[in-house]
Amino acid sequence: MNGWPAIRPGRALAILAAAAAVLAAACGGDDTVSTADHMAGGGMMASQPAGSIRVGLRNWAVVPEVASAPAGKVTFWAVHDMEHMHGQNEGGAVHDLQVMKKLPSGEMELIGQVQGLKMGEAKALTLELQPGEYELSCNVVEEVGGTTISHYTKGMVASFTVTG
Ligand SMILES: [Cu+2]
Repeated sequence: MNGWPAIRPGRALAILAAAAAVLAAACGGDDTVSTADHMAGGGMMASQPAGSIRVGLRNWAVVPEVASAPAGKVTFWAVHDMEHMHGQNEGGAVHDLQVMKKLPSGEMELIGQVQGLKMGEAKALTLELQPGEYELSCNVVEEVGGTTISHYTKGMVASFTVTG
């Protein structure tokens, strides 16, 4: 237990990730989708694909830049926004984006998802969407300080309409 450095590895990594995100944003000339995918997987902020719909994920909201899209191929650009770094133990270190379609029965069907986005990370999700009512949500459930937190219940859900 003695002799460990004062800076915890987790905190140092978070600072590095934040710095990397700033650098990536500053030089956003890289426009190939394949590169963007690799970078997103590696934990860096990549460029938003042209024509995609930005969906901000934060404590505790899902914020799509538009509330509807025409049926067909739709690309969501899921971004874990860094607007809650002040929070120490509130949870929300990682968010998901689930795209759920409302069925006639009232049940929700999972159409596609991006999981495990850390602060500052972003990833594209391209889906073939039929007309209907959808929900964009984060279904992460985690335990923080002995309390179970459901991101969905906390407010991480937004309505989305696909027009015919
Ligand atoms: Cu979440």
